Amino acid sequence: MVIATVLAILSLFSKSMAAARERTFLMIKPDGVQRGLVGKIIKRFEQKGFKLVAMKFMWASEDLLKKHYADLSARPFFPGLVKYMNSGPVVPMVWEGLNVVKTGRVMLGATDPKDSAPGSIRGDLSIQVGRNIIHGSDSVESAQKEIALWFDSKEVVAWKPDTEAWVYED
Ligand code: IDP
Ligand code: MG
Repeated sequence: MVIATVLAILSLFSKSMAAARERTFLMIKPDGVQRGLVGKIIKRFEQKGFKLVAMKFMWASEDLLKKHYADLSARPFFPGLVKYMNSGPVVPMVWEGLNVVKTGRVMLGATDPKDSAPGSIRGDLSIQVGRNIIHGSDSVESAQKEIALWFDSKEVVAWKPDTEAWVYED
């Protein structure tokens, strides 16, 4: 009985710790960079309490962008999407935290800014779907694929912010 209780507590503990290590891939698109919104966007995720674990500034190749958006390759807007994403530098990032994939999508807002809620990043800072300033993974599985596509494992930094005990209750 005592052992079962201890095991149950331990498993709850490891589940919450595992969930807190969920990762998502976010990328500020060329319009976000050109419009000087990099700091403002990063600040929202920092202030929320999520943890930045990887980031770079780069001009992505067409080849990489085609791989990143491979699922959309049959869509009529695909060539324009690749051209847009290749039109200037981007800021790919990995963020970590409890439910960060789903919460990250909520913070981004709907794909088309005309439907994005006010208060969301796209809702507040963009107007058209073809210039919606930021990408965010839509599932834990796609996050894992996208992180592996954009970052070497060594570029993703494991660290524990001193504020963690003030962000999570357990
Ligand atoms: P998401 O970025 O919210 O996940 P997806 O459907 O995966 O949305 O589309 C990827 C990106 O393709 C969008 O963020 C947007 O930049 C672009 N896109 C999607 N639909 C359209 C469209 O109808 N016209 C132009 N660009 C589009
Ligand atoms: Mg998507």
